[in-house]
Amino acid sequence: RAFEQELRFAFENGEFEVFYQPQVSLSNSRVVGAEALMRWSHPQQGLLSPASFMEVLSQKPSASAVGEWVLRTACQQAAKWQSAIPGFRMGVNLFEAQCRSGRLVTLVREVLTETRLSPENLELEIVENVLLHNDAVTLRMLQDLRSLGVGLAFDDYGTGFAALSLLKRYPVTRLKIDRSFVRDVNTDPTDAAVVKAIQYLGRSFGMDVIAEGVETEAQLNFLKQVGCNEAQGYLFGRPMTAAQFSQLFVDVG
Ligand code: G
Ligand code: G
Ligand code: MN
Ligand code: NA
Repeated sequence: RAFEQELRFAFENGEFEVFYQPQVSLSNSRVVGAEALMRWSHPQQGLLSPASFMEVLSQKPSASAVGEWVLRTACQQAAKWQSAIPGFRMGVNLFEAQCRSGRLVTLVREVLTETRLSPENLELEIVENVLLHNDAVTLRMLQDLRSLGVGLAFDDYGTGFAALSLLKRYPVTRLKIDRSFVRDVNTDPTDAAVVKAIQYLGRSFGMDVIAEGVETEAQLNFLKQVGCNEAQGYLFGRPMTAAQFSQLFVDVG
């Protein structure tokens, strides 16, 4: 209760920030996009990852307001970067509450209009919990989002239970291989097999695949070998401020 209020105050007080982590094409090593990742710049504790407050926040009505703010902020930023890097794509994580609110499609349409971001340059990241509901309302919402032209990424892919049948039903355009499978991909044959299987699955369904949590050249080489198109991870860049991202990846020359 107290923590919930602290979170709401922090948000209203402008203590939340959006960081950006580069996403890289494996065919030409170019930065092709970014994932927007929220941070709480806590006055005493410094920069906090949402991992430390996501559970509390995601249960609360304010999750929708925070999610809306992240979406708008990230789209404003992406609209600038898309003029410097044609086709630059922005990935934005959705809270479950946003997906259930019944106004997500309207919100996304409004934000695209307002920021003039090309719909194909926005990718919404959805976790399995949302897709698991497997109801007509969820299906319709995802179809409506696709009709706007935005991409739909299945986040943390492979960690859940019903991942396969969900793919058949929903208009997902990208799989994000969870970083837990990437970590030991060079030493654990099981993880290697999972990564290959997800890659194969993505290709069979006509979806793009991005690997998360890439930290080493050896992991990168494995991913290239199996034909993965894109990667994201500390090897290419940590989540950083928009200013840092611009300086490193956009304002080059
Ligand atoms: O950035 P980091 O790896 O610390 O993020 C921890 C978790 O919080 C990840 O699962 C990430 O998807 C999630 N997360 C980060 N930013 C956002 C956000 O803006 N909205 C939602 N819904 N989740 C986020
Ligand atoms: O669940 P989601 O994929 O949205 O979470 C992204 C999270 O992964 C962020 O919190 C981000 O900080 C973290 N992350 C991104 N790249 C790496 C990496 O190379 N290694 C590790 N351990 N974490 C990473
Ligand atoms: Mn994500
Ligand atoms: Na993930």
